[in-house]
Amino acid sequence: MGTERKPEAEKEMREWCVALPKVELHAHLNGSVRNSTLLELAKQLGDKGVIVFEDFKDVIMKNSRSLPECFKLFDLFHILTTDHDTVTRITKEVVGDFAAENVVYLEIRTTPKNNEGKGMTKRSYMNAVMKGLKSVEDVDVVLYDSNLRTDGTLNCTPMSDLAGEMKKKKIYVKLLLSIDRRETTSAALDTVNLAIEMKDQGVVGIDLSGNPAIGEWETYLPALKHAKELGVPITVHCGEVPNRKEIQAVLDFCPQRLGHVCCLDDEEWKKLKSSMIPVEICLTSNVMTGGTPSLELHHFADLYNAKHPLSLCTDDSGLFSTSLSNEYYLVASTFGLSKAELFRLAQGAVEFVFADDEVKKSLRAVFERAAANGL
Ligand code: 6MZ
Repeated sequence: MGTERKPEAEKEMREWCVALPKVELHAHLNGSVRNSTLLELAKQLGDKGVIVFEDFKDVIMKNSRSLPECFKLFDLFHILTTDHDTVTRITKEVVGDFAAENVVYLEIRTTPKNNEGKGMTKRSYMNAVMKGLKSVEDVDVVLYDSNLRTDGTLNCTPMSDLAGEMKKKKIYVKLLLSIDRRETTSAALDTVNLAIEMKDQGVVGIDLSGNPAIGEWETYLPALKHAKELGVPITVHCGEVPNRKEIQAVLDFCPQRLGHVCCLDDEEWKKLKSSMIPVEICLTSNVMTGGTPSLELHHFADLYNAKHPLSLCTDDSGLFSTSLSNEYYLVASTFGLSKAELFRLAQGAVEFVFADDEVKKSLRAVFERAAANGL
């Protein structure tokens, strides 16, 4: 399956994947933090005697990690990123990093956290995230519809100017609030209510994530139903482990999108394919955490050949040392997709964003323009 490329051809293809406008739909904020930032934060806390720096350094620099190790690592990351200023800083950096590789629309997801010791509430955590989004300097970040004039047209340079000609890059950023599987029903409901409260500030949906070995679907269901009743789009991490009962329940619930879908049995594959629910594909993440035996055997190929709606995503670009451009490159080098096919894959993801039709229209124009410019 893998296609051999000469070094120059590989370089050219990698550069093309960076130049391609891309839509990122599955990126966890704390999983996308740069290693250099984590090391710097660990060093500071080490100097203050709060943690032992060497212990953190070893886990941060480790390359491959199992799924349980990932969740241990997130607990460590959260020790480093729990104060408001750090949340603001990592948000700013993560958005800048995605924009730098020509991601034109980013749905960043994060778990609003209560942390009494730091005087943090779910709301104040999200305020720190918002502050980070507003403080990005080198990139134009389009956050919410205050950019719309009263007649509905954009009160800023149209997104169709994105495809490489402007000096300053421009990126639409929307937020998904994650429910962590460790949370109670009431905490999950708080997150949904916060999402509703922050609808005018760029929050466009709800995600269910966290360690798949923990928690019961029934715990989050009331909150997810509440979101559904109020028309808040939902995406669910599904089948990261072979939990038959939960996979069935998730497919029956019919969220707007699904993440991962690694461990489905034959019946569940059939059900997924007939549902046409778009899938957020996270190649590197699935290989590194063992959700799939290898890149070559990843279910991307099966779903792609079945013309199932798909979008390529990074999941945790910091944790897994990847980027969205690299995920596109991997699809080309592993499954032999042509540039035209990669372009259609990137363009197709526009239809699955949780943002409104105005944003979709602008994004469609970005891709039309990139095509017209011969990308
Ligand atoms: C499930 C994941 C995940 O929310 O603190 N998270 N949940 N599967 C995955 N695959 C590897 N990767 C990340 O970002 C970190 C949190 O996102 C979820 C976990 O709950 C993790 O603690 P935030 O910004």
